[in-house]
Amino acid sequence: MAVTALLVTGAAGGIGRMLRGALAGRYPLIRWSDRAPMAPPGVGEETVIADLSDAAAVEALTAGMDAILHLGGCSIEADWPTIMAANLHGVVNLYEGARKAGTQRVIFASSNHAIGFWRRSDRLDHESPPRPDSRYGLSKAFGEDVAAYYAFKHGIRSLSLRIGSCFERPTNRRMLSTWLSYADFVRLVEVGLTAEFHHEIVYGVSRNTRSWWDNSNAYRLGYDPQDDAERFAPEVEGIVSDIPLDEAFQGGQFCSPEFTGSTDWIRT
Ligand code: NAI
Ligand code: 15L
Repeated sequence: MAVTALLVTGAAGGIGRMLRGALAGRYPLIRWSDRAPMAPPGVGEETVIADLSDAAAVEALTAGMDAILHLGGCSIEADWPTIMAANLHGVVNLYEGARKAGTQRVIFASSNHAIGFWRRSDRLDHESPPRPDSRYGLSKAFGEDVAAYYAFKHGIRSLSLRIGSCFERPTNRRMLSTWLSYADFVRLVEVGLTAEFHHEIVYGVSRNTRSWWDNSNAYRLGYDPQDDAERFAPEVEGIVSDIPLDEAFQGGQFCSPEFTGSTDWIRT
């Protein structure tokens, strides 16, 4: 079924603002939402200010939407109250609203920080279990499970994107492995809004020569990334963290802050 009414949360954020231009006119109605101010709506658009932690507001937000791209929430490490409000309550409110609205499909912006404590020498795929590197990463692992619950219990088609680093360009060596170009992000969203699946996890990453992830599950669904971070290697190759823990693990600089664990397992 073609998407006629799409809700995008997190519309005032970096990815949301980029998408606003890229998706303009592609669907009959796009409802852009954030708790922060957004540019005024154009033709075929609505903008709605809502806090994801407010269940009633999110229920109103999701009403009438047949597809949702859930980008909203805290996108970096933060204290528990912040993470719980935006990412735990937020994702539950979002899916609960989707269930009540009869929404057909939800794309959830998960993160590589859900799997951040896997080593860079590990090659992961869509079946690799979480190893969160932060409260933020843990909230994304929770979000992936919420997506699975609503898919299997309530029939909402759910695609979790374990996004690497989605920025205009890579800015350090790590991102030569994790970069997702804006154009490839748009390609992946298109797959999420059209492909046949029930519940899947895929990696939000370009076709990087140095990728740590086997993204064949995304390719199976039709994702065909066109970018490779390698062309930026001469500029960013030398930009690394001076903390060995960060350089050993996929989550990079989310790994070392507040780290009080044993490093014994790291060598095994
Ligand atoms: P961002 O931080 O620029 O945008 C997030 C937006 O969510 C902001 O506009 C913010 O106002 C909104 N927000 C935060 N708390 C909210 C709340 N309680 N209620 C309503 N809105 C709230 O993040 P960005 O880079 O655009 O990322 C979008 C999504 O993708 C996020 O969920 C992030 O965790 C995820 N992601 C992004 C990556 C990247 O490299 N940009 C990598 C991995 C995941
Ligand atoms: C994320 O999940 C963050 O939202 C983003 O700001 C970057 O830190 C990204 O991961 C990354 O790992 O590069």
